[in-house]
Amino acid sequence: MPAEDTVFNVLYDKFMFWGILVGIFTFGWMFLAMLRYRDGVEPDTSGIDHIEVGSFPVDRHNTGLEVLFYVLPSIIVVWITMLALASNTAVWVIPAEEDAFSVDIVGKQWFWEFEYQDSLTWEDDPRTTYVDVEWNGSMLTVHAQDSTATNVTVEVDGVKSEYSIDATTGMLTILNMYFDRALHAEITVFDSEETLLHTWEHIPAAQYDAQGNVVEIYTLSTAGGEHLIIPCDEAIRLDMFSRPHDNSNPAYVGVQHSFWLPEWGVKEDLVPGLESGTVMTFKPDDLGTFPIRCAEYCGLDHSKMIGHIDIVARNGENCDADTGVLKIDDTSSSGGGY
Ligand SMILES: [Cu+2]
Repeated sequence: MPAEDTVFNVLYDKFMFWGILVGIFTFGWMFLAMLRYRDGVEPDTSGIDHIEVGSFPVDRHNTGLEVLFYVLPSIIVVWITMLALASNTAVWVIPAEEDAFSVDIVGKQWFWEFEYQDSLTWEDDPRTTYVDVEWNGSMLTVHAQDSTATNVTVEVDGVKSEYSIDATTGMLTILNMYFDRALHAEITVFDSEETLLHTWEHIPAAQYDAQGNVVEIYTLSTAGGEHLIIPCDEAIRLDMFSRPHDNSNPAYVGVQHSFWLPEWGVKEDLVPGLESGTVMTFKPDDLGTFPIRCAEYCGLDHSKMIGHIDIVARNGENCDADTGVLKIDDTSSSGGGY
């Protein structure tokens, strides 16, 4: 689960490690002192001329040990400060849009819109579904020899077509079906009981003209119950914008929202009027579906600004690479570890 790898969770573990270590030492020493110097136990006064209440027994002090009492905690404080700053570096180093998979997150009252700046073609792992979709040029093939799949639905730009898998070959081959990168396409494979076995999807990127104006934009919206779909093992850059749900009133600029992934412990504000937006960046390394919430009260239906983020594998890839850059170890200049 990505949450376990985020800087915040790793940082929590590291602070916990040092907290427990210091705790064992100080509480251990305290209980030792309580047992040794309790009422009824005569203190060992050999070598001490006098003991005066409130003053340090100067006759028998240990300079080395006393210096260590200052030096050791100072080293620990400096070390955990470095750990904390290393996590900041991991969060604040923002990849350029061309170096990352970019999606614009638009907050409206009261839903999220996801505008894809890069196209994404993804597929469920054929090793677990036993179904594999291949769509190259004009030929679409569904391999389902080892599964119970019977039906295939192909949806291109909202137009649905139904197909059956050949029972003898366990395959479906459709010729003269052209794959168009600019169109949204989704292929779903079912068994005879209509159970969804496998999903393949292509999400097109926003199209711009030479002047940088948006020509075509493909938007997924939580208002339609759709999930934000993100590939794993890649640097992800989410640019956040708050926009009015109604463009007819130019005086109305929208309200503040905050895009929150509670299970990952990350959130980022969406500020109305901030043209450049705010940025959240991360690199997921495990598949899964995780909740999205709004963490900034934004009006009547604030509580309905809920959604999901799906971490998927790109078509032909899997999420086996252990790349978690969110781990402090990978970004700390001090060599990582505790
Ligand atoms: Cu909100």
